[in-house]
Amino acid sequence: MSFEQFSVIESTLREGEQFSTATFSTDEKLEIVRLLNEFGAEMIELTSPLASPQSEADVRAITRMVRAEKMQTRILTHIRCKREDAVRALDTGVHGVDVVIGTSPQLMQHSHGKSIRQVIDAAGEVLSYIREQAPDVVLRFSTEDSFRSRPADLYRVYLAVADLGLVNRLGVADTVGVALPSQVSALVGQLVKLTGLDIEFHGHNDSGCAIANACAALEAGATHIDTTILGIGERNGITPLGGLVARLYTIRKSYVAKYSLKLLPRLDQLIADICDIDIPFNNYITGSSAFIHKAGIHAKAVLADPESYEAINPDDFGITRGISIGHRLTGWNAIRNRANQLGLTLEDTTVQQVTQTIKARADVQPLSLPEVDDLLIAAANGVFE
Ligand code: HCA
Ligand code: CU
Repeated sequence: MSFEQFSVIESTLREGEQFSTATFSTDEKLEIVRLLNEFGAEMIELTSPLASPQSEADVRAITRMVRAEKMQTRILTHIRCKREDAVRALDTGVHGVDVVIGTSPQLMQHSHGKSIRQVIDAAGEVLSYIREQAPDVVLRFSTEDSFRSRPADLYRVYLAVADLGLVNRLGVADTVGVALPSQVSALVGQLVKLTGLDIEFHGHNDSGCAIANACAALEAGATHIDTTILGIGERNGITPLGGLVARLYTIRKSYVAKYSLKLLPRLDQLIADICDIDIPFNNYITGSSAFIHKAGIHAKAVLADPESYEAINPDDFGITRGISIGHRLTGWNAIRNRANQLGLTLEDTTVQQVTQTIKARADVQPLSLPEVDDLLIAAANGVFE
């Protein structure tokens, strides 16, 4: 298990840029890198310099800033398994290069048209070139669409690449979001056993398993997990940074103690603003309802001890919990708590009466907090009926 010593490869500026509404200006990219570095993201992956002239200039600008300001994070760029891509990537001065090539029948036919033999040859050529040119660069090789690849093809490719002794890391990619946690576990476990190399997992979320699959990868010995802020990426994206943090925090808080967790709301909001989307209401940790307690029974217990219905402490993320009280499911303990917050001293029987009034009125329409407050103030002034 590598929960204790995994690294995040934060790919908002690569996979995330492939999200439908994402386009990052140079300044926005620099701001995202700064904030991610402050958060503690160990590695940041950038769009290939071949994508466009501005993309190339941005890779250079970011790498320069990270080196000049002696930031902890490491900058990677992501390229196809082609020598010309490698030449351009190395020229930018990045710390690491992530090489990818498709191995599923679908991608072999429609993406690059190579056979498995040719894939292995191309990998050998490109990886050797990179290693000769840049002995210190952190080098990763990944198969694209690993989980729809024929297992025999997949292992042939990974073992041939591992035997070259050139890469630091092998990547596994659930490109179309179809893998089950058990499949991720089996593949990652095998690669750890067979190669002894660091293993990276990149999982899309088409069928809702991206976080569970990242967790399964770590349990099986993966060392690196790809994430993006809010999970943005191609189609409906990949493992979200905040979702991975929530998953690991609830296993053991110390697994994510290395990150500046209070920056998570700012990161999520920044990306939502740039991409012109809302943070989903049910988002992990930062969704508007993530820490709202509603039913009377819940509210009573949470007021006594938040842990009774909270696996995550919102304070750790600089977020305040909320208790919703103006509805028909409310309870008198929550209403009394509100009276106390307003500095009102009321008999229990009065609070219970106010609660019954709120429930009856809320059967027609939920009450806003000021409406609840008005009822409590009226009761305190003896004008409640
Ligand atoms: C892509 C595909 C990719 C690559 C992942 C990786 C995928 O957009 O190039 O290099 O690990 O999901 O397979 O994002
Ligand atoms: Cu992807």
